[in-house]
Amino acid sequence: GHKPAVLWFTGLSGSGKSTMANAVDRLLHQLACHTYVLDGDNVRHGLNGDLSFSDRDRVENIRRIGEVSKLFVDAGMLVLTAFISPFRADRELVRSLNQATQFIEVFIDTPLDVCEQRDPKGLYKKARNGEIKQFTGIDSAYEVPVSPELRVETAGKSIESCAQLVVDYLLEQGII
Ligand code: GGZ
Repeated sequence: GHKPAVLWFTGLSGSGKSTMANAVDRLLHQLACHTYVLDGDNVRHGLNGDLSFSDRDRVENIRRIGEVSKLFVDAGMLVLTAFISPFRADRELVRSLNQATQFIEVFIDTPLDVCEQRDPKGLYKKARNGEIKQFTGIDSAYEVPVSPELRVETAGKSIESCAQLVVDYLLEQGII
């Protein structure tokens, strides 16, 4: 068994949030945990399909994801979210929405230059060319977490070893 909890991954585009959330999810499945991953693929296209990347819409994006996380927690699940969530105030808001449960902020600390070299979707290139406006890290802010429960540096490390760090933390905390 496990306790319900929110694992809130935050970091730049290309930092490895979704990859990490999915790798942790696989490990948790092996440990018989009931989990669900919320990320851009299943939220930005559906529930939040009406939202852009303006500051205002990012605030609303994160608020809704915080509320959805709460519903999953009510259902007893361990929920993993993978969104840039660039603003500190919004991360604090979702933490307070979920204050009755374990809320673990996981900062995927990958430097901008590494994310930009990875550029898996060519979005940084487009942002540098001016084809995409308000791109996080280029011309839209990312406020670095001050005291996240976990900070994971991915540069030069395997996904599996980084995912295991998160699972180890959950074990230490008695969540799983
Ligand atoms: C940042 C953008 C933008 C802009 C499109 N800025 O690497 P990806 O592609 O797959 O992940 C990014 C994703 C960010 O969506 P989030 O919902 O996580 O953002 S936030 O928490 O700030 O609301 C990127 C893509 O969408 N993308 N335009 N302008 N990322």
